[in-house]
Amino acid sequence: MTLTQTQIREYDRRAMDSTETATATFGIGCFWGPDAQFGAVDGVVRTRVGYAGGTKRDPTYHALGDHTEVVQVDFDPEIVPYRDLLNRVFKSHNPQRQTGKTQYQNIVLAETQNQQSVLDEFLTTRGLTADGIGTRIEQLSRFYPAEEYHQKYKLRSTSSFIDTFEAAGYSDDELRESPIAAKLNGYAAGYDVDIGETLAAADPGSA
Ligand code: MHO
Repeated sequence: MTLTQTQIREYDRRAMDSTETATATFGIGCFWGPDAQFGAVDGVVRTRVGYAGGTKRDPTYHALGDHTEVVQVDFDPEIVPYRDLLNRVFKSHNPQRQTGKTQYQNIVLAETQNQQSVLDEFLTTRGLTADGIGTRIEQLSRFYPAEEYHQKYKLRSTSSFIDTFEAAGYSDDELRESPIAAKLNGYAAGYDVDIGETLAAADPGSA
């Protein structure tokens, strides 16, 4: 896939505003993988990775304390409801088991009352209970974004993509919050992303 600076800027300019998306937070092991996996999902607009679930203030990768690696996805609930995201989360790990190391534990951090009730119903319909499974089910208190080199990890190691973002003048924060970066991170990791037409429309001259 060849990528132009205009495609990047136009795709992001047209993306749904962050005031209109909902946000889901969960951990299923090392956050690089789900950052790419969920970035590729239709209806997921932005992703970022970070630390949550613990009490240590201002954790860092090398001083994580009691936090867990999590991914946060901003999504359009009309395209991908929270329930669908939960379905993917629970397909991506075994809720009957838990990882010993807190850093990599499976955890779903509901943020709103609505997410909490969707989650309760999701578990109930599968004969599961929050207390009866290995997966931690908790309320999100605080999310700390991870260091920039962890954001869009797969995209960052794909020089043809990252060079174009740099040429387009994207800062680290802008790359982390970029809708097209979320898609390309998924693409670089080998997931199907459905953005060909949108990219062509974003820069008609490039086709
Ligand atoms: N074992 C992986 C973990 C990275 S993930 C951000 C590595 O260091 O390559 O925890």
